Amino acid sequence: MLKPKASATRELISIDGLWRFAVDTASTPEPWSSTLDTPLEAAVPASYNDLFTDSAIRDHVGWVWYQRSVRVPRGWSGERVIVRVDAATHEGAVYVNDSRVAHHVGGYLPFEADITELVAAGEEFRLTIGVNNELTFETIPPGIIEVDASGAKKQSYFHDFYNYAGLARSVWLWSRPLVHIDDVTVTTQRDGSTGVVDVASTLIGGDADVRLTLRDASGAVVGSGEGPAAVIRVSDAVLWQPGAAYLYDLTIEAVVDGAVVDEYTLAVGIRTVEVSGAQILINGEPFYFTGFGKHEDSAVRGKGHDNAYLVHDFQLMDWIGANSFRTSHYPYAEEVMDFADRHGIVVIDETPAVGLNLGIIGGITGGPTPKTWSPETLNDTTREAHAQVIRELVARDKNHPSVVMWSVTNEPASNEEGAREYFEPLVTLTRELDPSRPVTFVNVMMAVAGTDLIADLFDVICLNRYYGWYVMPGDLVAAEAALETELRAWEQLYGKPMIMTEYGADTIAGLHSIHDQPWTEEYQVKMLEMFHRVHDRIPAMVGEQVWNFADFQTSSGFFRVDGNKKGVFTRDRKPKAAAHALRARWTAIGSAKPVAD
Ligand code: GCB
Repeated sequence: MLKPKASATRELISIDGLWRFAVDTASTPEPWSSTLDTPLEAAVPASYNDLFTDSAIRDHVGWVWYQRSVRVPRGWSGERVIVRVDAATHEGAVYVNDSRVAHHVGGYLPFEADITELVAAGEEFRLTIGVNNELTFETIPPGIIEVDASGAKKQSYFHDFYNYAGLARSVWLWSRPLVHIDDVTVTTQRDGSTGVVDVASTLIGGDADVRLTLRDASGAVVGSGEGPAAVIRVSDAVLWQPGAAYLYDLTIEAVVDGAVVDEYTLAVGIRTVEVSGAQILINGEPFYFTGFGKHEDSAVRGKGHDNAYLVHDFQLMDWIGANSFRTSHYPYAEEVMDFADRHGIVVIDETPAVGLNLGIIGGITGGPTPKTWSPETLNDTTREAHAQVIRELVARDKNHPSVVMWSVTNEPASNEEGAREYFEPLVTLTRELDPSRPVTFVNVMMAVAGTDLIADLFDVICLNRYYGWYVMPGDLVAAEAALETELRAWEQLYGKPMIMTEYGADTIAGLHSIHDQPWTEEYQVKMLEMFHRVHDRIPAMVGEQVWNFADFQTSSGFFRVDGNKKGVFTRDRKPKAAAHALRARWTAIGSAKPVAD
C-alpha cells in the first residue's frame, strides 16, 4: 500500500488538527448523521485518553466519534478523491455525510476509501470517524471484555502498555488520477559493484505503459526501465548501509498515448540482508544490533505521532550509539520508518501480535492459567486476524531498506500445546509475502530451549530475558550464570543467530545505592553490564536491544507505579545513568560484535 504523497499528478492535504469529539452514547444511535452534539474537541494525531480530565473518557470501552468538515479543493474535479487514515486504534469506521465508506480492524495499520462519488470539488462534506478500542480473543492484540453489574464494560489485556486509542496518526485527503499506480514492490540485490533493483508495479483504473526512472541523490539519472516488471542495474551502486544511509529516487510513471497520467516517487536503498550460519549479514558484512525496544509513547499525546519526539528520539539513539530498534510491539507510524531509511537506522519490524500468552497472567497473579491456544481462547479466528496484520504490515513496509527482518509476534505462549499449529502457517505466509527478508519471533523466558515448540520455524531467534530482575532479583552473580547456561543451550540446539531483544531493570531516576539494589540507577547499569559480559562470550549472540528506550505508560494495577520504568531515558527523555554506560559501550563497538577477552 503506497504512502500518500504529492506528485505532479497527485495532491495531498493533511486534515489533522482539532476535531469534534464525543464518546458513544445510547442517545445518539447514528452520530455521523448530523453535527456531533459535544463541547469537546480532540487533537489529531493523538490518543484521546490523556487529553481530557474525565476518567470516564480515559477508561471508556467502545466507540468514540471524531468529526470535522472538509472542503475538497476546487481544482480536484475529474480526480479520484481518497480519505486515508494512517491508524485508528483498534477499529475504524469512516463516514462521508451519511454514508459509511470504510471499515477497518487493526489499530496500527492504515486504510483508505475512495469517496469520489460522494463529494464534489470545491464543496464541503462532513467527515466522521468512529474508533473502537475493544480487544477480544478475535483481535490482535487480544484482550477480554467483561460487563460489570452496572452494565459497564471493563477491558483487560495481556500486554504491558496502556491501551491508548483514537486517531494517533494523520488523516489525509488525497487526489489521484483515475488510471493510477496502485502498488510498487522493490527488492534489491548486488552483483559485484552493480546494484540490481527489481521493480514490480500494478496499475488500477485502466491500461497504461509503465516507465521507471532511477535517480541518485544528486538527481542524476542512473537507470531506467519499462513495464510492470523490470530490473534496473546501477553500476557502482552506493549501498544503503547501517549508519550511512544512501537513497535513490525511483519515479514510476503511468503513460497513456505518450502523456504521463500518473507519477509516484519512492525512495530506494540498495542493500542485501541474509542469514549465514549464526550471523546476520547486511551487504555481506556481519552486523551486530545495538539499540532498543521502543514504544510510541509520550505524556498527553499517548501514542500520538509527534515529529518533535521523532527527531529527538533519533537524536538520542544517535548520541547513545544505537544502530537499530525493534518496533515493539506494533507497527510504528510511517514517518518513523521513512526517518530510519534516511538516517541509516536498522529496524526489526514487528506486528501488533503481543500478549498471545495467557500463562503470563496466571503466573503473576497466582490464579488459574487458561490455555492460550484453544477454541475458547486464541483460535482460528485470532489466527486469521493475525494473518491479516501480517499481510497489511508487509504491504505497508516492504519497500523500506531500514527494515531487515519481520517479527511475527512478541512473547507468545510458544511452549504451550497448539503453538506450532498456530504459528507454522503464519511463518509460511510471511515468507510467501516477502521472500527477501529473514523472519523472526520474540521468545518469552518461560519457553526455553527444549520446551519452546516453534523456534526452528524462524531464521533468527530473538530472546527477552530478565535474569536479575523477574528472576534472581538483586543477585547478579547467580543471574549471570543462569543467563549464560540458557544462551549456550539455545546456541547448541539451533546454531542460529540470536538477539537479546529485551533485557532491563525498572529504575527510578534519582534513586541510588552502593548495594545491588533493584530500582536504583546503579543496579540498572550493573545488570546491563552483566548481560553484556555474557553476550560477548556467546558467538551466536548477534545483537542487544535494551528494554526500553524510555519509560512508558501501562495499565494501572499493583504491578506498575505510573508505568514501566525500564527506560534508559525517562518518559520526558532525560538520561538515567545507564544511558551513559550504554553510550560508552555502543560508541566503542559500532556494528561489530564485541568478543570477551
Ligand atoms: C516483556 C514484554 C514487554 C514488557 C517487559 C517488562 O517481556 O515483552 O512488553 O514491558 O517484559 O518490562 O516486563
